[in-house]
Amino acid sequence: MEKTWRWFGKNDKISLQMLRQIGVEGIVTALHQVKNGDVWTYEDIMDLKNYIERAGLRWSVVESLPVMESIKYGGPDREELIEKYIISLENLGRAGIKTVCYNFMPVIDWVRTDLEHPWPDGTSSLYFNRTEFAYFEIYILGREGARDCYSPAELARVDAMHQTATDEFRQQLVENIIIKTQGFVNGNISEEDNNPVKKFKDLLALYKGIDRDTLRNNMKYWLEKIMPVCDKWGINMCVHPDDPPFQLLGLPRIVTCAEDIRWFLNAVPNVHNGLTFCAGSLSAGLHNDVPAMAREFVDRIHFIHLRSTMATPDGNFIEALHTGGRANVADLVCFFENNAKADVPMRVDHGRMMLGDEDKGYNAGYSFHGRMYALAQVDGMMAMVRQGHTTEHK
Ligand code: DNO
Repeated sequence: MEKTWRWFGKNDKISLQMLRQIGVEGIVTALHQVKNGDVWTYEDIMDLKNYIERAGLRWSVVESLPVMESIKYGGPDREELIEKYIISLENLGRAGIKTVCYNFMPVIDWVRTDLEHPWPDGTSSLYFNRTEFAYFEIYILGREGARDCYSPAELARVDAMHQTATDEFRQQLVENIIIKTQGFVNGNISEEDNNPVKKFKDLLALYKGIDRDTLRNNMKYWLEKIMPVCDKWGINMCVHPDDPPFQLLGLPRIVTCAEDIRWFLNAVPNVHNGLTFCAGSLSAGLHNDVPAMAREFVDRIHFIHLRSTMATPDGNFIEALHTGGRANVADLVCFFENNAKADVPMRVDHGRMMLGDEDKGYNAGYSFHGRMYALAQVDGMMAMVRQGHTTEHK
């Protein structure tokens, strides 16, 4: 595996020089300044690529080239947007950047209710609490049909929460779910929006009447349109699994389990239609056996995110250390080192906040010390495998 790092561009507080010191080989980034849906020009791509190369690194992966909502729900401007997407891919291909991560999640790119959930040792991590999420959609969004998604016992907990909920608590949930997690990855929402709840509700409304089958068909349609440019340049498209990997907000979600992944891989059976193997996202669904999925899909995995979660039957999950939780990162490293393409890009995903990360204003999940610590753990696992200290999985 190639050791990569998600870097947010020239304004990232974590510089490329810092990354070289900790053994990073490749960069995962995007043209964050370009508005979603606009074409990525060859000049802009080359400018960033050269900047990265001048620091002695390479631009290994685009994360993400966002797929506009209208392509997902099949809006009237989808042809035009697909055309623009193809031009961006053409420009990336010309520039020699051949791994592109995207997602096909309606409206919301990833979900957590708490971005600083404390551990007893003084660190903190990202957390998803199902009751708080239910509170958000029932009492803050007032989403029609939301109550039907929960059991009577869950609704009783949500209603009890409502008795004591303060404005501050409500505001914090809006910040965490809509603004902070989405703000830096998802062009739908920006930190400047003055009525994020209304904006969010308007976005949800776009999916009225769109079920899983329609979304699947739209994904297939889109993939078929972009495969020729991917074939031309050897570009691997890697869809990111839904995070978390279950249905939410009454939206259709179609990359949640082995059966879903099998579906889209078979629907467009081209090696350039592949998967970002996000071990952490998949591990948050108790239905997913993450090591088994790595084995099943390895031929179509073109990008790997390593992290892990601890999930409970009541639907909560918390991000674990990279040495713990249910993803089994050690097993994955062993398996991928022996069975994936030698240079498949891998980045450690989300780290804890620790040792002063708290005051730096890093994007949620993307701390420096926490991720460096995780990378060191994974690096150690890779060294063990490369030294031949594991006999299984060969
Ligand atoms: C969150 C990330 C996602 C991911 C996108 C890919 O931390 O894993 O935002 O980058 O879903 O399109």
